[in-house]
Amino acid sequence: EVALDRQDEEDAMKDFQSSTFVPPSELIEQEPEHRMKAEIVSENVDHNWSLAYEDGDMKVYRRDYEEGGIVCDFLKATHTVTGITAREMAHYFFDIDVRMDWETTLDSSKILEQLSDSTLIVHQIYKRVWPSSQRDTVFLSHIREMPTHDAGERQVNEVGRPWIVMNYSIEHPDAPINKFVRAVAVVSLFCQTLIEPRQEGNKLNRDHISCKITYISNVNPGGWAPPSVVRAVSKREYPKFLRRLSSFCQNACEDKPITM
Ligand code: H13
Repeated sequence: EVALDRQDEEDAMKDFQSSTFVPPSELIEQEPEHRMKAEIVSENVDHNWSLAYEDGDMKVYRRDYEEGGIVCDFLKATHTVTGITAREMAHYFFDIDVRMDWETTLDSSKILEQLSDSTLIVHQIYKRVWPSSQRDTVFLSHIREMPTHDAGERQVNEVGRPWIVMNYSIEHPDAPINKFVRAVAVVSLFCQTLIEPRQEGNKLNRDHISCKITYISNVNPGGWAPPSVVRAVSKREYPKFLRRLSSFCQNACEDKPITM
């Protein structure tokens, strides 16, 4: 930090008082309706992104990106899942004990090291996707409730703090690269709880809650694979993954008390 002397401080104060700039914290949370709204707020996705898939609340965007001829497209998806909270969604995405119940792309998923309750090192082996070689990944997986100051823009009807799971590739001596092509990725699942306003005295139940998810991923498949195959596989697999994880969570939570 640079200390201001008295004169600088007075000048800065005058500038501030005469300026029409409104600090972000005093801006309203949601942009009101107007004819240019779509131009300025479209899920933080600009013209570099294209909508790859849409179905109801689910939107999957991608941005083309190649590294040395290898497709490493950026992916961003948003979805709203009814009946569950952010904490529940993040928990089931993180929990390796239920992974095989919703992941369809895997042969196996195993913990190499548990560093804490919220941080794991995981080794996963994927099913072979014809005509490319079989892949594996080793990644650090971390779950946490976001600190308020990092929580970002709040949604309409959002309650509590967001939860996030981050998966990112690392190396580990217990899983050297040998049999498979090592894919590397940075993935995160950001979850926010929304609660519908309800009449006073009405007890909160699962019909009032939903979880808004924002999923981002950047996967480098690790060795050359035909771009058309990689893009076709991701176009099919991401929506499938979002649907399966969502219904898995809804079923798992159905008869359980709500965990905020
Ligand atoms: O995020 C998904 N799954 C996570 C839990 O299994 C693991 C994932 C991860 C991937 C890679 C490295 C580290 C973590 O977070 C869902 C993944 C959805 C489907 C992916 C389809 C990818 C297509 C690429 C084609 C390559 C040949």
